[in-house]
Amino acid sequence: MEAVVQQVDAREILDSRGRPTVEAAVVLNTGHKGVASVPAGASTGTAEAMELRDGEPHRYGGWGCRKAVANVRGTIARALVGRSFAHQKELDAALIELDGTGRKERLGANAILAVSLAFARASAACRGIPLYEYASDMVGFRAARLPRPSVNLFSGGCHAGRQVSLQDVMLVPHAATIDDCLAMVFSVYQEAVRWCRERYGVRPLKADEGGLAPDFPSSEAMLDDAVRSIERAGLTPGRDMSLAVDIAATHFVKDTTYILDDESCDAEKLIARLEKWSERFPLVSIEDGLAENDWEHWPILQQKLGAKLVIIGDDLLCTQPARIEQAIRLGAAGGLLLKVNQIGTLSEAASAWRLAHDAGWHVCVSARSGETEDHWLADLAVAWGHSIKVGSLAQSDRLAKYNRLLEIEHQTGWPLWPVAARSTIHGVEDS
Ligand code: 2PG
Ligand code: MG
Repeated sequence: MEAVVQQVDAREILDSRGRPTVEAAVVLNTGHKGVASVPAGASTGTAEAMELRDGEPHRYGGWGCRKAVANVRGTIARALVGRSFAHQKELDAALIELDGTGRKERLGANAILAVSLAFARASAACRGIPLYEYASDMVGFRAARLPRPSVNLFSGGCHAGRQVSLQDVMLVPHAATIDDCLAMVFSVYQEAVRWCRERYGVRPLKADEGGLAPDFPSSEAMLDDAVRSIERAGLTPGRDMSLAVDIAATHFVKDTTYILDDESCDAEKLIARLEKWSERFPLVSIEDGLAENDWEHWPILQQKLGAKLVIIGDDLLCTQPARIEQAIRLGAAGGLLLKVNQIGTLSEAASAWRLAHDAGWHVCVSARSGETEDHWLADLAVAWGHSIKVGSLAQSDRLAKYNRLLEIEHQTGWPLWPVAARSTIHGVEDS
């Protein structure tokens, strides 16, 4: 007999930017309870599901979530309490139907996702399995590997007051365990702090995800500084530690002109610049190298660089199955940045994962720049990701996820995915 939903509740809590977000709780009649909170982006794609915000300028500058909370406690609770759901998909379908809009703007994707995740936690507890196993079961795939961390080192763009255009430079350690990866990243991060002090004469401030954000003279200087920090830590760039970048090009395009730092260029020139960077720097992936609607040029970027590194779509895909299908059809990317709150339910994100997996893509499960100390993301990344993007080794909203990964590693002893791994039929690829 399936468990019956006995109680659904929600409240406002604060995220890592001090803005309100939604935390929901679901209690089953077996007594099992799941609690989960949702993150929020800053550098968002236009195709993302809609967060419902109160828009009252005098309270949290309009970022309040009282309406979304009221929707969970009212409409959603009334619709769910007393019902049983055989699968996550059934619960999510009920939420989608209740909302009745394409982008979840009636009830709010933040309200809906909080309930979807809280139900998943309660159901996993009811079955006596960890959340990562529950998420694996949802897609019928168990790889028994851990996601390789992609850890934010330097930030620019929307995450750091736009001092340069390039949004994020991440470290991708080649070590064999999460434990060793994080220790390596720590030494590079500390060297980067020292190097920035020497070079820029300031203790670098931290951006939204804990990345260092000094006044880089250019985007390229961020990459130079990253390589320098790796070397100063006594590691070999490309052998011990590689780099990943989130160009976030959607956020510096005007019509068809990209304005990279102070330089205007068209898509071809930007692609040429990315090619040059891929030759000069140890890059293993490029995320959002072009803008979200530049469908014409993404296939060219993929053709030119896709064999050498992973071309990842974030704003381009927004974890939306229809956009992923289009990208597969056009050969526009080789990797999916999977963010559950871009689509709004766990089951829809699972459908996005399925498409990427079946296309032989890389899947990176990603946090948002506004996060909470909840760590469901780590479990999701273990189930679905070849890599995980969480931010820096800083701030408890980020560390909660790394600490959960360490816990899962301790419990399972599973090996990590190879650097820039891609899906295969069996889900395992030799390095
Ligand atoms: C991104 C994310 C995470 P945001 O662009 O990939 O770094 O940023 O959550 O602000 O969209
Ligand atoms: Mg991105």
